[in-house]
Amino acid sequence: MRNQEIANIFYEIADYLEMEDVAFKPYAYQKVAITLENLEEDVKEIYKKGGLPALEKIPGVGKNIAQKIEEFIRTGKIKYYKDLKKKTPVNIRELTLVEGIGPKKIKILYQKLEIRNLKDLEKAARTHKIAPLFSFGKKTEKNILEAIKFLKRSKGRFLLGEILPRAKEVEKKIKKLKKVEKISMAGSVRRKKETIGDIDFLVATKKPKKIMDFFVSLPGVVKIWGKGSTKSSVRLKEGFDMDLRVVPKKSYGSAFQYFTGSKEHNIAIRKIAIDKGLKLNEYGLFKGSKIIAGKNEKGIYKSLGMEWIPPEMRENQGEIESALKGKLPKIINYKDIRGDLHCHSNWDGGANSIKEMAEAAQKMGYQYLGISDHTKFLRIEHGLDEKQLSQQRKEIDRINAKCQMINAKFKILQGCEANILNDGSIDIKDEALKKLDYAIAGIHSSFKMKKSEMTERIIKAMKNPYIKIISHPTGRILKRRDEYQIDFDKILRAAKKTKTILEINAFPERLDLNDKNIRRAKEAGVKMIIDTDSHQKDHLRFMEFGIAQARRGWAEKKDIINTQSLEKLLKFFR
Ligand code: DGT
Ligand code: CA
Ligand code: CA
Repeated sequence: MRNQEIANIFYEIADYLEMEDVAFKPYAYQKVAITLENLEEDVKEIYKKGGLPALEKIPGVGKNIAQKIEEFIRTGKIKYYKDLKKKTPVNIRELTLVEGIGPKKIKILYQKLEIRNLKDLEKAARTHKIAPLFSFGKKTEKNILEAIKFLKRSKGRFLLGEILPRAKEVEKKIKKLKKVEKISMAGSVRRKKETIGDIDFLVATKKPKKIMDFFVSLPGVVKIWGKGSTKSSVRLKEGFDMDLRVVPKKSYGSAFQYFTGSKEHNIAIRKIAIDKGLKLNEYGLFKGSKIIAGKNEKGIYKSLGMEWIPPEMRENQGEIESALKGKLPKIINYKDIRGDLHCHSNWDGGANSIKEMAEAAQKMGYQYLGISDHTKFLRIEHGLDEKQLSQQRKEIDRINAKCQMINAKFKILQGCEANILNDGSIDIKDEALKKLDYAIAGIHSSFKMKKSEMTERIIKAMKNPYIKIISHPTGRILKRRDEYQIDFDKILRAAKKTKTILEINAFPERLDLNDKNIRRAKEAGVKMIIDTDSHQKDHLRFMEFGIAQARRGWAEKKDIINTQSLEKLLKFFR
């Protein structure tokens, strides 16, 4: 977990440098931060094995940054960072969470109003001290208050993308213990909700004490909320909690069902049991005092006269009624995806080359990978213009020719993620779009338009015959920014008519479309695609979160176009 700590410091350094208007450097720190937090091996281990030179082999790490990593490993501190922080002593992480507030604004707020943290900021906004500041204004002040409100609402919940890798790590460790007969994740992590309150584990064992001792002394535990023979609860240094419950093997299934939730699903299930004259709790399903199911979860659902319900669907949103009728949809499986069409390469500032991305995609077992770099309106993201796109085409053709000598079935496609400008036009000429295998368009600016205007803006983009996919259609960023105002029904009608595909963006902060919108799209007969929006090859693994979201939205294989073979996909685009 040292990697994440250093990454966090580098993110802050990047913000501080941006605050001081330093060119290029902030970007370099940010990129290294992203690399570090996705690195499998602990940097301390890398350093131990190979010293400074080994650190310098990490992508993006030059001598200067390598020395800072070394300093942190040795002393637990980075002086350069401390000095920056001394100069402007603000809680930069907290403040940059406020949508619309960047490092430069933070500096002004500190210098003029001595705002150091979120609390100061909220107070200043409430007492209208911000509006009069140059380059702020009344609208910004109002937006700040709204953004703070939004932050508060999501406080205390963590992204599935941050939690799941950690949960899997702990699960693996516990699984290795001798006396553990069974272990599973339960609760919202098993249901793969987009945000998680705490992680729940369930264990079957005859030696609870041993397991609990191990659990509360796991590395990273900073607080023990409770420790008993059936339940223990701890806080990790990342700020989230984990619960572990021990149950006897004969009740494992019923406990699994109970602690998976959701609570709303459980209440409805229990009512069905009662209506049948049965009693259901975490110990089993009972007829009088006789246990009739409990050992495994499937048995519980079966004894209640229904199909087993995938955990991602257990939100009491009609799944119980469907399961009772035996009419649950066959939702998409984690293995159904054949390729990823929203990925960025180093052509637009992503971390990896097209070739590296393609190799990673083949390792995922994919049949195709679409490179969809940003286009020219996004200058900060090094967006490509028409000419660069045509150069990139040549490069992709060249790599494809090479690749196919090794794996004849794999193909790199060329797309782009173009920008939908305020009037709904696309920032790349049709002649250039036409030469791509497909084009994605998304909104990356002017998020606060009026509902009718925003809806028309997107619909106009969908009417462009070369735009096949709309990326992250509602623009929400979890824990940060609400959806923009759109008439989603109208968007769906237009998508259906123009045969435009809506994206389920798998990036952990996005997960956009959300579950409700996925269900609406499916019911409207609109096709979707699950894409990772990878900015480096390690992001390709986010696919899992996108599939989870699709499952939570009841999407079936046929609803998702990148479950299709390359030939079918290309035919569809044509
Ligand atoms: P979270 O942690 O907020 O993301 O959501 P969950 O669903 O993991 O909730 P948690 O950790 O409080 O509890 C785990 C599961 O235990 C929950 O999904 C259902 C079950 N459960 C907890 N409390 C109750 C309750 O009062 N009634 C019922 N029926 N089930 C409960
Ligand atoms: Ca939980
Ligand atoms: Ca819990």
